[in-house]
Amino acid sequence: PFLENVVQHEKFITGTYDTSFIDSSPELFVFPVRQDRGTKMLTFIGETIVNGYPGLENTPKPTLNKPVVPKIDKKKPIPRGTKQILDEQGPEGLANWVKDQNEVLLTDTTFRDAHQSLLATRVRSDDLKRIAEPTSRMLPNLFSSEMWGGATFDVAMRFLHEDPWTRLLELRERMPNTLLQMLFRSSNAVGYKNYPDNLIKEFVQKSAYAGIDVFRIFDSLNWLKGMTLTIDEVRQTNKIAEAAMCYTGDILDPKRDKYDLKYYKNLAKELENAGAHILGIKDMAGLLKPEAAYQLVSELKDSISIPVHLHTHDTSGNGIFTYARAVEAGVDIVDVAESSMAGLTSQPSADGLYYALAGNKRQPKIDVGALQELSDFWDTTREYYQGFESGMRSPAPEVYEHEMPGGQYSNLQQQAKAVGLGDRWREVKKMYRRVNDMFGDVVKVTPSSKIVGDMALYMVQNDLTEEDVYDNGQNLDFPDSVVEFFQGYLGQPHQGFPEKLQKIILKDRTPITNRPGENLEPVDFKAIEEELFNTLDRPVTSHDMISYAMYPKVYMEFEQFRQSFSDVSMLDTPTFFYGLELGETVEVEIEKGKTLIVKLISVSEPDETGHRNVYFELNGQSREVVIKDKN
Ligand code: 3PY
Ligand code: ZN
Repeated sequence: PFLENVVQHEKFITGTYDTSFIDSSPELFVFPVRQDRGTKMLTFIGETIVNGYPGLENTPKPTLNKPVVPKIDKKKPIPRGTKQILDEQGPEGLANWVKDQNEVLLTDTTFRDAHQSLLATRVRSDDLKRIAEPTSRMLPNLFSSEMWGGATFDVAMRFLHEDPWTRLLELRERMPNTLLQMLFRSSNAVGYKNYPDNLIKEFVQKSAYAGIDVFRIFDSLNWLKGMTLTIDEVRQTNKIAEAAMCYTGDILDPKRDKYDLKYYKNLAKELENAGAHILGIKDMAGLLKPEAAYQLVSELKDSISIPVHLHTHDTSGNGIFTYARAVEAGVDIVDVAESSMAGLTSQPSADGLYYALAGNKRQPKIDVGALQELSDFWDTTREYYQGFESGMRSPAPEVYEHEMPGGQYSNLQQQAKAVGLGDRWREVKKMYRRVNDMFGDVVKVTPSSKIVGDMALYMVQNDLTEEDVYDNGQNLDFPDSVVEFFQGYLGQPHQGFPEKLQKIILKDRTPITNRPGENLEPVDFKAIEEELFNTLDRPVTSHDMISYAMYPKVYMEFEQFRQSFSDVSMLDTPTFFYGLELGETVEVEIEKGKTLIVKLISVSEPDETGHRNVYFELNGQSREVVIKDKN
């Protein structure tokens, strides 16, 4: 099939490509015997049965309940929602509509930040797809559903072996009335470093085209220069540019005057002037105390004319109180999650807020019965992901001390465990705050938060104190990410870098002070297209090219995986994570109308080379795959 694709390709026929490599590289045309999809899928299931899913290797398949998808009448027309308002009236029209609403509007983060913060971003498209249409029919009053961006892009390919673009397209199809929202790290897109300008623009264009309506754009240092290009590009797509300022510090503490009310007011004005349709307040760690929320929102409502959209995390347990005060101050939209996916490091609960605002004239207009049914679906589905729970059981007001973002907490904890610091987690948290102060009190959100985390781990691991760094830093080999940060490769922090520490960390390197994107060579999409075309057994799409440009290694591994094991996103989640039990049968719909029925018959003992034979029935026929036992 590959050869047919090549010789029939228009560019081959018209000679757009230099094909002389074909004569000089005959080995390119030696293909392994291709296996059919059924065998590939059985090989993946066999791997999972024998060796386990990474991270869940020694976890036996739990007894799982089947989530109940609420019944909907698909013959009824889908109710109108905010998506129709955007399509009919454009982004300014939508922003005006938002301001005209009396009640507070809701963004549902269940499909993105909630599981990024509670379940290490592991929720699979299969589960999202099951509940997407019921959600859009049952909650037509939502302002938006946040369902893409942040860590979902990377995790989808790296750990779930699925294509993030397919997720977007499939949810778009199922949620035609809801604004779909993504978290966009501006010049870092959905990655951890600055990317060339043309890649950022291409990403925005293609994701708008694929279905994103609201781009929440932030810069990990609140650096305006890192945001304007993205805001401009989103405006060109006629979608909504929600420019967000990351809330850090404490406006109620007169000693933390680096980020005071005036700082946020100025930044908000600048973002409005830069063309934002909506202002986001991104309280990624949940540091915005109730009274601070009241003061901040009141000040913003007085000084800017675009709607204000507030995002927080409930880590401290004070989230609903913060929202209630923000609602009093006139906030237009707040971020909530369905209750079984809410609380702790996730967003406050949607139903919780509804009840908390009983008797308040700004109580959200939302069907709590519907919310409850949808939440029941997630309550059961969440059991599939129990191996990825962070272990946090109760509110953690200590977040006001360490200031770690909700999405980072469980991640850094895992990183600490991986380098043998699991039992020194308390120290790591304390060090995280100390590093923040050493760095001059910085905004901590992906990717700047990762740098603070890397430095904290480095110091704890090497038993270094702050004094050691200042006195002996010349002889220390700091983590690459920290060096690059001080070189200015993520941009410039408010009030600049602390000079003394910068000299110690950079040694003889010179930092940059301009926008990093200006120094980067544009991505050569033509070359990427050619390279991928020569490697993949199928036509290359713009989505492939963007994924590759952003994550070359992760993307190629994802592609190789798919070549070996087929598209495993079609498996249900229990089978994907745990394989099958003896005698268990699953149905896998590999395309419309084509279903594989897979039954596990037996698994042999390992032979002398450590291989096991796994016997299945596939659509009633005996099949066998041989799997190397890695234990
Ligand atoms: C992300 O960038 O992924 C975040 O959620 C930051 O809060
Ligand atoms: Zn968040």
